[in-house]
Amino acid sequence: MSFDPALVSSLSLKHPRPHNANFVYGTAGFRMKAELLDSVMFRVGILAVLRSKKLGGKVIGAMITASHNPEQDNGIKLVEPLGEMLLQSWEGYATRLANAATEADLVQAINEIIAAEQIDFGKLSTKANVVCARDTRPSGEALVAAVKDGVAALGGSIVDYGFKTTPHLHYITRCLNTQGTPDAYGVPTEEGYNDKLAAAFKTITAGLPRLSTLHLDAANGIGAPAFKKFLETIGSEHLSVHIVNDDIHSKGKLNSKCGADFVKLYQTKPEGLDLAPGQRAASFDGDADRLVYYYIDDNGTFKLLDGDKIATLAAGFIMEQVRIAKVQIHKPDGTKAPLHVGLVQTAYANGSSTSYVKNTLQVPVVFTQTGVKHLHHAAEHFDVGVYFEANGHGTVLFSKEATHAFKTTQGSTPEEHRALEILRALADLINQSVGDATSDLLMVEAILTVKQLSLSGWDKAYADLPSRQEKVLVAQRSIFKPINADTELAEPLGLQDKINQQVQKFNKGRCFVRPSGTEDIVRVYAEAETRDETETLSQIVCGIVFDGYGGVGERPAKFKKVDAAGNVVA
Ligand code: G16
Repeated sequence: MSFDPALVSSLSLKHPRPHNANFVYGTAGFRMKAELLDSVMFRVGILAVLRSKKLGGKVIGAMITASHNPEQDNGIKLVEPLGEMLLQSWEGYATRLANAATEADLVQAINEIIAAEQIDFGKLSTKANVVCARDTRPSGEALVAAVKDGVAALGGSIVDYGFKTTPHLHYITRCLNTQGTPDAYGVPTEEGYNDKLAAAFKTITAGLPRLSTLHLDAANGIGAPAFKKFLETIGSEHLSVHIVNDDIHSKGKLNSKCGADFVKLYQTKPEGLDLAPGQRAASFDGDADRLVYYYIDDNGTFKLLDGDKIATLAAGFIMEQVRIAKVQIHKPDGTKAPLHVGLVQTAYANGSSTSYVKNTLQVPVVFTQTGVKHLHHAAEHFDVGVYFEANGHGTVLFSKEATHAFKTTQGSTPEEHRALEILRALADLINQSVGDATSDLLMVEAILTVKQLSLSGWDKAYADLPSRQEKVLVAQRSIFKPINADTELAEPLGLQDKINQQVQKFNKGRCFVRPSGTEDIVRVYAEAETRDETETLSQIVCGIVFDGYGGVGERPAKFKKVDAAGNVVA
C-alpha cells in the first residue's frame, strides 16, 4: 500500500463534504462561498501532494484566495513549480477528488490518480513539498488548516507563508524550485521579491525626473500591507505612491466598491479615493494580481487605462528598446534572427486595442479563452510574449533566448548600452511566473518615467470603443457552452443566432455571452461605435438571456425585452 487509507479517511471525516455540492475547478481554481470550501481545501491539499510526488518532490504552491470576489467567498488555486497555474490536465483530478462522495470513494480517487499518473508513491526519496499562503479574508485561517490536514493525510510537508499576495506565492514557489540552478529566480521571501523589484526599478529610472504621486487603491486587501512594505524597501525618493483603501481589518470592506474589478466594470473611480483632474491613480484587486490605471481628464471625464492599454504600452516600449539595442536571437544553426514579439488577448479585449496592436505596432495577436492560465501558455510561444486580459491581469514573458540575448549583446553606442540596461532590468522587474499587480505597476511607472509620459499622453495611443460588461444571474450557468475562444456559444441551441441577429443592427457591434468561472453568474460583453449603442446592445442581450435562459431574482428594469422576431418591445 502506497499511502495510509485509514489516515486519509480519519482526517477526511474532520472535513465532511457538503451534501448536494458539485465542485468544479474553474477559471482560477475552486471559488465559492467560504462556508462550502472546507472539504475542498482538504482534498486540494491531497492533490498538491500527488502533484509534488509526480514531479519528483518539486514544491507546489497552494494559494487560498478569492481574488476579486466579495469577502464572503474564498477559493484555492494550485501553483506549478515555475509559478504557472496548475497543469490543465490535472484540473479533472481536482474536480474528481473534490466530488468524491464518501471516504472510500476519496481513497479510490487517490488510487486512480496514482495509477493514471504512474506515481511511485512508495518511493521514500521523493518527499512531497507544498507551500501555502492566503489573502486577508477572515475565512482564510480555517481553510489553511484544512489544506494542511490534506497534505498531512498523504504524508507531505507544508510550509505556511502566512499573508501574501497571490503573485508573492507564485514567485516564492518558482524561487524554491530553481534555487542553486542556473535558472535561480531569486530569494524565496517577500523581502527577496521586494529587493529584486526595487533594484530593477531603480536601474531603469536612475537619474530621471520622478513622476507625480500615484494614488493606489489597494481594494482593502493584502496588496495594501504588501505595497507599503515595498515602499519602505525602495524609499520615497525613488517612487511616490499614496495608498488608499488599505483597511484590511474592518469586515466587509474587501473589494467593496473599490479594487480593479469594480473600477473596470463600472468605469468609475473607487469609493475612498478623491480624484482630481490631473492626478494619477491605479487599483489593485483583492489579492494584488490585477492592475488598472485611470485619471480624470480636463473635461472631468473618467478615463480608464485597462489591461489592453498596459499591454500596448509594454509591447510598444519593449519593441522600441529592442530596436535601439539591435538585439537579435542566436539560432541553434549559428544564424541570427529578430526577436519574435507577440501579444495575447481574450474576447474581452477592446476592438480598438486589437486594431492598434495589429496595424500600428504591427505585432501578431493571438486570442485564447478567458483565464490567465490560457494566455500564459500562448505567450510562451514568443520571444517577448505580452499577455493581458482587459481586466488588468497579465504580464510579459521573455524566452530564454531573449534574456540570453539581452545579457550577451554588446552595445556600441551609449543609446544601445542604455537600451540593453533597460531590457535586462525589465526581465527582472516583470514577474515571469504570473500576472502581478505590483510588478506591472512598477513596469508601467518605469516606462512612463523613461518616456516622461502622463496618463493622458499614454492614453492617446488609441481611443477605446465604448464597451459594457454586465452580469446576469441565471439558475444554471453550466448550460452556457462557449466556443471559439469564448466569442460564441454552442449551447443553449439557438441563443447565438439571437445574439448575432441583434449585433448586426449596431455599428461596429460585437457582443458575446459566457459563464463566469469564478462567480455564479453569466457575463455579457458588448461593444459598439457609440456609448448609447453599446448600452442598448448590452441591455437587449441581457434581456434575451434573462428572459429565455433561466434568469433568477428580480429582473433588472434596464434589461430590454424582445419579441419572437427579435424586435425590442420594451
Ligand atoms: C481570475 C482569472 C482571470 C479571469 C478572472 C475572471 O482572476 O485568473 O484570468 O479573467 O478570474 O474570470 P471569469 O470571467 O471566468 O469569472 P482573479 O483576479 O479573480 O483571480
